[in-house]
Amino acid sequence: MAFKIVADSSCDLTRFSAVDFASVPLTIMAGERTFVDDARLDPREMLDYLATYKGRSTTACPNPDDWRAAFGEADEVVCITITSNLSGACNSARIAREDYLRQHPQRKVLVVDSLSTGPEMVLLIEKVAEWHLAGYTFEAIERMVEDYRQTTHLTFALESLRSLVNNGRVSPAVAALAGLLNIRIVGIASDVGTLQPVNKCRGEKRTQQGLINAMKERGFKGGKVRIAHNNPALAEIMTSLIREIAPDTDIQAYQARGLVSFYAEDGGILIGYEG
Ligand code: X90
Repeated sequence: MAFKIVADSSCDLTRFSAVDFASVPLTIMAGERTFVDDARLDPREMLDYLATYKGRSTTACPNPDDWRAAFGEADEVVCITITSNLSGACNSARIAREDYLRQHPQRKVLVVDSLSTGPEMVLLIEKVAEWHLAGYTFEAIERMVEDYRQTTHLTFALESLRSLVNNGRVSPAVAALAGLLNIRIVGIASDVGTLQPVNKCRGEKRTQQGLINAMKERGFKGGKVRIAHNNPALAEIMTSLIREIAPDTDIQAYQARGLVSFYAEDGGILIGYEG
């Protein structure tokens, strides 16, 4: 029984060694350049280019064929996607699933809408792998992942909402009303998988405190933490602030890949954690 985890590239993992894994890239388009969010992409170089590029830029989710190819020949696939409320990736994975099962009725595909992105997806991926290696059946994993997803959360700090607003992922009315377009904000992934600003933050200390407060308010007590960022200094500070609350917390911080870097921009940070 070949088992595989497939996720879109907003999870920021280019490889994952615990079980068979594939990341399906989204793409970022800006002027003459197309950035495919795979292992070959240099997110730093992309951000530097975007800083100089003043025209329109957009992103595109994988199409069903991309997902279908990533499922490969696995008998059991757990497919984890970015929130269906901000991207078509989940819908296109569902179409790929139908197609796969039509061709191979005996196989199984579970599409999990993370209602989140980035490091919260990593928590789901790691947990599913852990369960599979511990011998749980596909059906058990299907039930357990639904419960686990309710206990994980995402909070983030962004330098601005510009890329999100320009691409219609946050309504301009909401951003403008709140005066959030050009100011650093702390936000959370809402229960329905949309971006929910929690406060505007002037200054580094307030941002750090805003992130910690958001984590505490949604039940952080020392569970696992994954941090994707375009801000090594802030990631380091957040790691020590989290360790002050829970010294033994399992924390990993890493550079965000293309899709997350595009929307979170230079300076952004996303924190996925267990509540
Ligand atoms: O389909 C596409 O083209 C991709 C669209 C993705 C839009 C959202 C990306 C968000 C990336 C920014 C902060 C986290 C917000 C999470 C809210 C659930 C990261």
